[in-house]
Amino acid sequence: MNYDKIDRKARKVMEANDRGLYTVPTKGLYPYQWNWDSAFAAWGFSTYDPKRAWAELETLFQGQWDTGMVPHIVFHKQAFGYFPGPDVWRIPRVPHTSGISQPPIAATMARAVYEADKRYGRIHMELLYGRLVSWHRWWMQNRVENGMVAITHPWESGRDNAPDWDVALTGVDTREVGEYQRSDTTHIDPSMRPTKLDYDRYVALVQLSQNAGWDEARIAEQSPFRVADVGMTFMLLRACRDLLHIAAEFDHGTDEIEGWIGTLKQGVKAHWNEARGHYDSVNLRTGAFTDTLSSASFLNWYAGIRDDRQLKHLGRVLDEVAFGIPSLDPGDPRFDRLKYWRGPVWGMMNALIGIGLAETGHTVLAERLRKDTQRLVSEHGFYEYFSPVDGAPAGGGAFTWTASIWLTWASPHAKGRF
Ligand code: 9WN
Repeated sequence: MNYDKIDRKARKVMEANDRGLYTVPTKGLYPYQWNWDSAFAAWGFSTYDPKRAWAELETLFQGQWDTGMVPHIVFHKQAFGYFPGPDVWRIPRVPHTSGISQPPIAATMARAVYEADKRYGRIHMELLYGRLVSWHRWWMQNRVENGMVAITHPWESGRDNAPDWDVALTGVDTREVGEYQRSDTTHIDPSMRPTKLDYDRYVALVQLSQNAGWDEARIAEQSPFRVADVGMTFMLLRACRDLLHIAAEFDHGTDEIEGWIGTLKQGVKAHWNEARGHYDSVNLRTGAFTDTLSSASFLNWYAGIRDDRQLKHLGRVLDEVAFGIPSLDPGDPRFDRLKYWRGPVWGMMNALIGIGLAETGHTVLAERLRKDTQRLVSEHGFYEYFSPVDGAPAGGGAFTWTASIWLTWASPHAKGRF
């Protein structure tokens, strides 16, 4: 295998998706700036262009609200072919944005970008730091319940149609949704995308928050959908640890961030589903676990939680597939090898989980994930996701985050850690 050539191709993908100061996840399907995609992109750029890496993060934070919330999409300029666009969200701000957030991995990626070139990055980190803190504070003040991070919309999780949300979504009233035209199913085989009912519920939840004036307290009071996402809790915990590291290096106070870490560590305990013996999301409206073993359940090592009770599940899941880690346990009856977040392998999830495993000494497992990802990408290209059963590529092609994790982690020439 000519890995030099694949490294060059990865950069080409980044360049093709580069819109100057931000990247799109992939041409056509996702024509705007997405929150956690951009954090991954910044990490990818840090391997060869620190200046461009910082620009990616800074452009993302142009969309930050006065509340501290960093939206899941920033609509820098009008594009077509994506639903729901700025005309649906109707947020009276410039740049236009969506009204919900996404996994807060930016602090982790900003630290990685900074550490790749401290001399260049110092001033950028100094200026971004306060923005990162206010975003984290927004999560802690508005979304943390019993130490766990709540999402108000499935899109916030970054795992749109994951089975974790199925039961909570049944409470969403779709009668006022009306007609709308989806675009995703014109780009991708509809059988691999969320269903019409899923989309009706996604739209209904946008309408509900709109009617609540995007006021977090009112949304919390009125929405039937409020789920503590195990992936979010792990990712915010990790990001707080990275923020703490930055705070210490830049001589900022650390008490507030240490408090957040303590709270989230308590939340991790509340995510432990004793009956099933793994980490799980929790439906906050009923207090019930969602009984879902997803790839997000394996982010505990990434969050610095050395809980080896999870290892037996990881071993079993990896034994059942040709390419790990599937987004859903293949033993789950809801498993579907090509349906978005209900089965496929995602390279960026592998990178986070793999780095967590390596950091906590599980090097054999970490290497398995890295090798699996290496094979998927080198045999098929920079796809959005792949079948864990036979490696079949699916979703959008030439995907930014798949190229980024290739350059930073999966390529044999990559550093393989933050
Ligand atoms: C909704 C861009 C985004 C990712 C998400 C992924 C998908 C959007 C969609 O694409 O979600 O945000 O329309 O399907 O689930 O993780 O950030 O790549």
